[in-house]
Amino acid sequence: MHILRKRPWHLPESALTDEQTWLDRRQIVKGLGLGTLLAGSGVLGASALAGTPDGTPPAGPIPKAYAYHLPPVKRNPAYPLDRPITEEEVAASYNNFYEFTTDKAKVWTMAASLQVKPWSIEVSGACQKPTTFSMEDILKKMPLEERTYRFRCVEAWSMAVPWTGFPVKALLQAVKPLSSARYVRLVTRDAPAMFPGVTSQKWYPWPYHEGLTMKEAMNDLAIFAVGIYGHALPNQHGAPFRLITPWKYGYKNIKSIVKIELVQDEPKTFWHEALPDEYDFWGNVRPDKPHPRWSQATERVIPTGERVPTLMYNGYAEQVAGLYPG
Ligand SMILES: Nc1nc2c(c(=O)[nH]1)N[C@H]1C(S)=C(S)[C@@H](COP(=O)(O)O)O[C@H]1N2
Ligand SMILES: [Mo]
Repeated sequence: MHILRKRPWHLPESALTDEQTWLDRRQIVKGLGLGTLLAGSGVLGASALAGTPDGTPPAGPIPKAYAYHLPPVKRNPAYPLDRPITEEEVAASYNNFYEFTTDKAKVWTMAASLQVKPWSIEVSGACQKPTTFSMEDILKKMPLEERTYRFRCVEAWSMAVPWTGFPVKALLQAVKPLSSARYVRLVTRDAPAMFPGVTSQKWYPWPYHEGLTMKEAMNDLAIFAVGIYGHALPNQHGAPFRLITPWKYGYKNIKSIVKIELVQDEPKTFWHEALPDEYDFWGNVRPDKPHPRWSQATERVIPTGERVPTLMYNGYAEQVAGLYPG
């Protein structure tokens, strides 16, 4: 019965509002490689015609084997939620991670191909002490805590998640930034052999890359997450190390980071490069600023489908207001 009942967000409309569909349409409009796409992987059919999966947890359990062990950490009470935490199995089976697939319900089933141990993160660029940290260094040296944050995807769905991590500024201060460092550039692992979606979607500007201003990176809210629900990140959530900026849309929250560079000029960012008319460098959650193809005034809570108003800066206006005067 549950299976047959159409959830409110399980509508053709939602299938037509994701980033992939639009990109596919652009390929059609521009006539870029359409024949190859159609004849090849069937990617158009899969992403443009299938409905968006609805966030119902799979019948069987999600595998729970994590490459890293986290020490027990305390929840920081300074970040209370105004809504229930999303069930772990729901969050773990409804993911955006295009290096695997655009099918949110399938990412977790494919994500085992990413090898996350050993793993290191190079922090370099405009700083006095460029350093490559192993994951073990990070877990030992960084001030880990748990924070519950709202999470808002640009596709107008949302969750609420307990992350284990530490302030971005703790890592940046460790390399002693120079005053010329005005932006932070972050890059996902570049390993097509581990990421089937990279090979099948060659039109994207891989590897996934993102950026923040130095001021944004130094804001208290910005964290690097190494865990979720009290354990290390599973691959589908961006193991072993990803960015969380809860006042920004999900696409800024880059996964499986291997490189962090302090730079002088605004870095290029993956979605802005792919679709500049639709995604800007900032990616701030703004209910007053519609996406060119849909409203951002409300969001669908996963998995209930309840529509709730989207809050300015995802409810974090007080903490980030100073970043955006006027
Ligand atoms: N490397 C990489 N990072 C990524 C993405 C991606 O496709 N590749 N998707 C982004 C988007 S659009 C969202 S909504 C979030 C989803 O995070 P989650 O699956 O942990 O909920 O990851 C972001 N980070
Ligand atoms: Mo997203």
